[in-house]
Amino acid sequence: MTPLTILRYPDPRLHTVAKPVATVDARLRQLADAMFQTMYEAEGIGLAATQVDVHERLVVIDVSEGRNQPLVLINPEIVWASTETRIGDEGCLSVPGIYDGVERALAVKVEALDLDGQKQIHEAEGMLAVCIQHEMDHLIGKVFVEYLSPLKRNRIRTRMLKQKKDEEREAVR
Ligand code: GNR
Ligand code: NI
Repeated sequence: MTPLTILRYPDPRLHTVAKPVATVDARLRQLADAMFQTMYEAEGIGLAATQVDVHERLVVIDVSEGRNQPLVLINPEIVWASTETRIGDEGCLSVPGIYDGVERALAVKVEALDLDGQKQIHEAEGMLAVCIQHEMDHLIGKVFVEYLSPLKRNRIRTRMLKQKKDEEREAVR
């Protein structure tokens, strides 16, 4: 299977606000499956539909060591977040090679549909809590670099544009 193409910052489509999933059907299960394959191939711990240019509220996550604990969140909503926060380094498949600190709630409770269309509540802390918050930001068009200073963000934008140019030059050689 050919993996889906992951949009890269500063692609403006990464700032699209996703719409709720209307029905959990075979099409959605197929999309989730393709997203898992893309995420595993890219060695990420999460992927939001926004990153593959599908603007619906769907994310896939697997923070397990064995890469064998897939989690699908459809129409996720955070129903509780701890007031206690932590700053941790984050990366993003849409901003390859960049890692920087972002402040997040230490723990969250998220309500979401699963692939059977059943409402589930997940209590998360640690890496899973970070990942859920990172993925849900993608669904509202937000990339983690937007938490960084304008100076850092501009440096990242310039580096990403140069990287893309270099790749395009390499491709025609
Ligand atoms: O693979 C990923 N690693 C990661 C590390 C720290 C905080 C968040 C993440 S999510 C990221 C995959 C991704 O870009 N998801 O949108
Ligand atoms: Ni990301």
